[in-house]
Amino acid sequence: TQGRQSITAIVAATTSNGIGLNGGLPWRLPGEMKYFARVTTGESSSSSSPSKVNPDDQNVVIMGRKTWESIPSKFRPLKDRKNLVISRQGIDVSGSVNTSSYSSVTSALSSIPSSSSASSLSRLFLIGGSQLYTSSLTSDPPLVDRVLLTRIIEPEFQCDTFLEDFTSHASPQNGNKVWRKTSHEEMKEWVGWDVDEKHEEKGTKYKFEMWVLND
Ligand code: FOL
Repeated sequence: TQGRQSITAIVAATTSNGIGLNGGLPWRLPGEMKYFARVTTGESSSSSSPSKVNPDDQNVVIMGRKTWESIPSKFRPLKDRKNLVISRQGIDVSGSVNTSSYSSVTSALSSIPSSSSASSLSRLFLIGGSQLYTSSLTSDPPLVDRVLLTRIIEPEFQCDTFLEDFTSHASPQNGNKVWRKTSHEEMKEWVGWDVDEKHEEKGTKYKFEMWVLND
């Protein structure tokens, strides 16, 4: 069943592909975080009320155990989204509503009904961290076929955790497929609202990109 569900990875990375520091994010960019929350929740209008109140229609966020632990407790589980946490040991999420734990991404995927009409409205997002980005981008076949990449252009933040350089390697497991950066128009269409490409927050410059794995 896992072949039918496409997963979109969402990540913010520096030009050196740095994504993390000391178990957390290297930066505090509230506007960028708002974009993350809006895209993964799947709100399509500009209204502040969540558009997907029916739990069956909610988007899914898949994350590794360390990423789960890195989310501030007041924002955890990420609201209005089904939270799936991957941990080989299994972790105790019994105190968290709308949250389940699985031992692998593929076992998490098999828990998601892929044929019901309700779930076809919902999107799956891989939200990190580096171990899951790497395994999902390099698996055969790749589990991720779309990446929403926020490129942090400047300054260069100190990082100790990095994103797999998926854009440059034409790995054999991808077969004939290659990663292509879409136009901003194509990105806006997929996201569903009018997002600006370039941003500056507190002196930090970044841009929103979308990459797709194509034949
Ligand atoms: N992708 C992008 N583009 N930016 C990120 O910061 C990011 N972060 C993660 C994964 N992909 C990303 C993982 N880290 C929260 C905190 C850390 C985190 C992911 C999410 C978090 O607290 N999210 C709240 C936002 C609350 C707010 O508005 O500040 C949420 O509801 O999504």
